[in-house]
Order: sequence, then C-alpha cells, then structure tokens
Amino acid sequence: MNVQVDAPLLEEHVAIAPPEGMAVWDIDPYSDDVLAEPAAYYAELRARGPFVYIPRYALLACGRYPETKEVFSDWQRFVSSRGVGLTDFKLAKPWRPPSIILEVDPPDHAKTRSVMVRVMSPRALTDLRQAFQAAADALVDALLAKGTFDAVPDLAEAYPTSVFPQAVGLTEIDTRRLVDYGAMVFNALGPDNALRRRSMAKGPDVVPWIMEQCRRERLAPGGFGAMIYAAADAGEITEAEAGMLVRSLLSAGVDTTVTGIGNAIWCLAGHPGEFQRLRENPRLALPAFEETLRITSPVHSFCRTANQATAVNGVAIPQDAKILCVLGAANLDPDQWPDADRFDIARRPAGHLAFGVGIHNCVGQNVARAEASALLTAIANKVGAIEFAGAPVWRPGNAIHALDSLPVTFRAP
Ligand code: OVM
Repeated sequence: MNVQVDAPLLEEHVAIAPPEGMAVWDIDPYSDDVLAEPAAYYAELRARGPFVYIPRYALLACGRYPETKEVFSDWQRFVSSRGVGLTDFKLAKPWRPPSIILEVDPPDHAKTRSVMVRVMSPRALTDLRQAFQAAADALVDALLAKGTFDAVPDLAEAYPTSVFPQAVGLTEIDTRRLVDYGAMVFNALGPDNALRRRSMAKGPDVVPWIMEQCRRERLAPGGFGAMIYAAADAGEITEAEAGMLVRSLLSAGVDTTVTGIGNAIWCLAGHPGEFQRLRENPRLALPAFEETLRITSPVHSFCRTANQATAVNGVAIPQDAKILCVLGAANLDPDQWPDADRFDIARRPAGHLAFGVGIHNCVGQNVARAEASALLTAIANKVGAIEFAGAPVWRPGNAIHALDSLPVTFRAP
C-alpha cells in the first residue's frame, strides 16, 4: 500500500464562501483548548444559530439536535463519499484508500454494510459475551488488588485491547500499534494541525503492520475477520474488499471503545451517588454506558458534504459545503434533553447521536455495548466505591474526546 504521510494543505479544504445571512464564528474548533474542554464551545455553537460559518476552514458547523440529526440522517443530500473529515475527497487526495463502508454512499454502501451487520449481529455476539465477562471480572479483580491506578492505560485501554483483537481473530496483537492506528484514523479527520501531524508521523511504522493483519492468512477461524472472509468465499464481496472491511474493524473498534470505557469511569467517579445506584442494580450497566455516551460523546464530531444546494430548517446550505456535525453539542442540547448536563444512569437517552444516526450509524455498536456492559457489570458487582486519586486530564483529539489520564482508586465493598 502506498502510505501518504503528508497532510493536504489547508487551502485544499476550502470549498465555499460564507453563506449570506449565516452567523460567522471566528473560532478554531480544533484548538487544543476547545478539544480538551468542549462544554463552552458546544453551548456557544448551539446559541449562535442552527448553523455557523467558520472562516478559518470555510466550514459550516451545527450543534443543535434537530439540524445535526437531519444532516446526519440524509445521505442523499449530505454525502459521506467526499470524506467525513475536513478534507473534501473531491478536492484533495485522502491519506489512505477510503473506507469502503464509512466513506461511501448508496448503492455501494449497502453491500459492505450488510456483511458487517451480519458479522456483528446480536446473534454473532452471544458466544463472545462469556469471554467478555470473564475478562472483565479478571481485570476488575486485579485492579481492586492494585487499589490505585490510572484508569486510562490500566483499564480503558487494557480491557478492549484484551478482548477485541481476539474477537476479530488477530493472531499477532500489538496493543500500541492498534491504539496508534485508531488515533491516526480519527485525528486524520481534522485539519493539518499538530495533532494530525503527530499521529500521521507514526504511519510508516503502524500502517504496514495494520494492513498485514488484515490478510486472510493472519486471521484465526471463528472471529469477525474470518466471517468477513467467508462473505468473500460466498461471492458477496471480493477478497480485497474483505481485507478493507477488516481494516475498518481495526480503524473504528479500538480507540472508540477505549474512549467510551474511560469516559464511563470518569462519569462514575464524578457521580458517587450514581455509582451506588449502579451497585444496587447492576442491570443499569448498559443504561449507564448509554448515558456516558450522551454526556461525553467519545466521537465528538464527524463531517458530511452537501452535494447539492439545499436548506435545513429554512437555512440555505450551499452546494459543496463541508458541514461539521458536532455530535457532542447535540447530545447536550437542553431543548432535546431535560436537565441535559445531569448524568443520570437511568435516563435511557434514546436518540442520542454518539453512534451517529441514519444508514451510517455505528455498525459495531453491539460490540461496544457488549464490552462496556460486561465491564461495568463487573465493576458494579465487585467495587464498593470509585474515587479520583488525582486530577483527570483530557486529551485533545480532532474527532475523539478522550481522557489522557484518570487516576482513580477502587475501594473494596
Ligand atoms: C472505517 C471507519 C469506520 C468508522 C469510523 C472510522 C474514522 C473508520 O471504516 O475505516 O473512524
């Protein structure tokens, strides 16, 4: 594979002039400060209007729930095939061959999507659940014995990387490269900033390794990877397409779940009353995870591109506009969520946008839920209290809102 490490120039992102009458907001949504602590940016984005024009990137952005949902839901007007980051694939070369499920529109999307839906269907996950629970129980026991630890490396990274690569069927597991590839893929969605450059610099080491693990010969029988290659055997997709879909698993399946789990521990450590509720009723593990996703939006934004002039809620959207859909802002929209900033593990926030919405909604969400619910169930059953043991530190990311460090103590009951 041809590894292109140079990021496209900023000018190549520029597609449109400021639309008449639209609020102009001179902000860099990709500055470290905004990315680390986005709450004020989310609120101001919603307050300024249904859409704002951001001159620095010639970009539209939305963060109110109805408009964000509409843009995300309508694949005909707001395409993914021009990329879901700042780079318009019509104007600049993508850094890697585009994903054949994420960065594609119907009708091509249907074929690859249906394979992935089957591979990660609830039925396909039944056998995995016991393995997920056993790994979660063992890890939580070990962390309880430790007492105080950094929940980012020792829990949030340790858990998914202990179960997901096996579920895929990887035979060589290199946690660091898996985590670094996830960071590359998500930071690549932003502008050519320091974050993107630092991640991209790891490409020559990480990308060839990832591509090698996607080969049929590398994948153990019974895993998601082998099931994808079985679809190639059945003639549904080509052998090369199967490799690309395994790449999608490795792109989207690690950083996201690591972040969701870390953010869940942060929420529970910060809300001891909610954690006690979870202990009293461990069946709230999954609802607590959903509420974590709403409150913290591990994937904070994704773009779409308007392939035609259109209007959303009466606002004119020019053809070729890149639209930054700020899922994190929509998930905290007070017009959508009563007491929006309150972390309530029993809220059951149906309709949150953390997994997206529409035909591209997260195809791995059942896997993410299975991992998180196993882990939160183990914690609910075994841990008496979660306390901060130092200040949490957020890690800026061009598309992911994750912790960099989360020192905590697990107390025995
Ligand atoms: C992919 C993929 C899918 C979802 C998210 C993602 C940007 C990548 O198919 O490679 O991260």
